[in-house]
Amino acid sequence: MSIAPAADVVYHWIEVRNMIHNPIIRGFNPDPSICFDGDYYYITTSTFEYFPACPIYRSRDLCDWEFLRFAIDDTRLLDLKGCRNSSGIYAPTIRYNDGRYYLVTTDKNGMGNFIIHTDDIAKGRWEGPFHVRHDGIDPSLFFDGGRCFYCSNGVVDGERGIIGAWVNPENGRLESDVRLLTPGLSHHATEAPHIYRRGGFFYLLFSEGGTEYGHHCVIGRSRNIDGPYELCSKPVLDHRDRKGHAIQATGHADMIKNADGRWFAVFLAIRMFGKPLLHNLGRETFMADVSWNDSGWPVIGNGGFVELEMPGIATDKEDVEKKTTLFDFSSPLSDQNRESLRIRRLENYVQDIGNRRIKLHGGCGITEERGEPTMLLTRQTEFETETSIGLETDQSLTGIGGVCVWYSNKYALILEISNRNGSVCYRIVRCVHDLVHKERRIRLKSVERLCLGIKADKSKYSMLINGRTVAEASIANFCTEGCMENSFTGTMLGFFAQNGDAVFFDSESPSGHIEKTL
Ligand code: 6LW
Repeated sequence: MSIAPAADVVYHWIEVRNMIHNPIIRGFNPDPSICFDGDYYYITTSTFEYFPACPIYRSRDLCDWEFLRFAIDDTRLLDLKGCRNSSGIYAPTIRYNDGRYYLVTTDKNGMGNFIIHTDDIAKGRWEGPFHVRHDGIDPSLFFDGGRCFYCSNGVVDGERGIIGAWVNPENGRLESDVRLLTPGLSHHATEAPHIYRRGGFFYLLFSEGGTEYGHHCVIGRSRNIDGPYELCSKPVLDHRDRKGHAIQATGHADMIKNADGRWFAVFLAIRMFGKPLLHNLGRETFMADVSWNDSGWPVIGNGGFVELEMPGIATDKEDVEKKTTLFDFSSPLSDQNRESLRIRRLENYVQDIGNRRIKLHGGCGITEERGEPTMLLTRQTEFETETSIGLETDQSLTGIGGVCVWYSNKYALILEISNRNGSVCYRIVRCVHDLVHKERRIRLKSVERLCLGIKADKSKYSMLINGRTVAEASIANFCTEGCMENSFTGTMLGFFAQNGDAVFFDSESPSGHIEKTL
């Protein structure tokens, strides 16, 4: 008997265990930043008009990531009142130094740049906000021998590029003149800087080209932290010439040295589908390994190219989950990676974990411009997915309850349920650009509980009531390529109440049994 098949099996096993499965954090999770405290790696991402802000994901091995908590879950730290779509929190950087975790970010809605910190990332209170009085987006921190250097994009003496200065990270005060570190290679959207030290050099990694299809990463190095930086002539991460590849718009990277001394980069990219360059999931977090060439420059992935499956780090990862959980009825809302818009008033979310129910008290309509609706949203993480939630339609439904596919109040598909004097109706509302189309109300046979479902594939979203499709909408409405405004987020799936109460329950649990009639 030949030993070849056994060798093949072993080879295959090694291959599978050493693959990175991209994106590593799926769904709308742009501008990733990463740090390591010796036990865990932590990643945080941008959240814009959503609150709580800056989810923190953690991993022991860089493969299996879990949601830990939000860094900003208190209006003491951030007030997003009146925030425009895709304004608010831009590009946080997370760093660990000497027992303390720091997060620096920009509030485009008003506060500008600020730092927060905590000594207990799992449960502790974040202190701050400590303002950094300098304009520019994408702030970052670099700790070096007891001091801390701040950089961001910005302008110094009329020159635009990456700027930097020493900072006191405990109070945000800049402690030296702000200098231009580099104007960049292309001088177009030079942003997302992060500094690292390797050998005798400081390395300055940044992005150019803007966050869409021209996005790519450039690196420079210098013996002095404040420059001048010699730029590597070739981008270190760049998919601009890979037309038709599933991964596009690679950029906004951060790097980390792992416990074994190997380097990895996390970065944002979009998963595109179809010829018309469409993507609806938003910018997601990807990872690739980093090698250093003989000239001392880092190389991300295969010479700046990355793949959905690529060699990298040991993993046993299972197939991706096709089912989306709109809400985890068995754990408190505060422990869940669920977003609301602008401000979450906790008194409007009354949870009964024992009975696997949540009562939402809704005020304004969810499509109100810059509103603060009562809604809970979760990121759509796969192109094809389905989900459902139960809704009581008895007298507990004093307002409108429903489910939605949500990009913003300009791009949404909404299924509303109401009970007016015992008459239970559904209505479909569609938002496309500035148009809001409210279809006529349709009466349902009187049932006390409904199962509201959402399905997605690569061409359309479907809304279902008790398993029957009641509406469909084209995916194109949820692709940023079709949006006529800044659109930095991604599609979310969720449920809501407006103008009164709505009680939702776990349609998956045995007690959540639904009559199958309409
Ligand atoms: C972010 C900038 C960018 O601040 O888009 O992709 C902006 N990069 O670096 C918003 O995510």
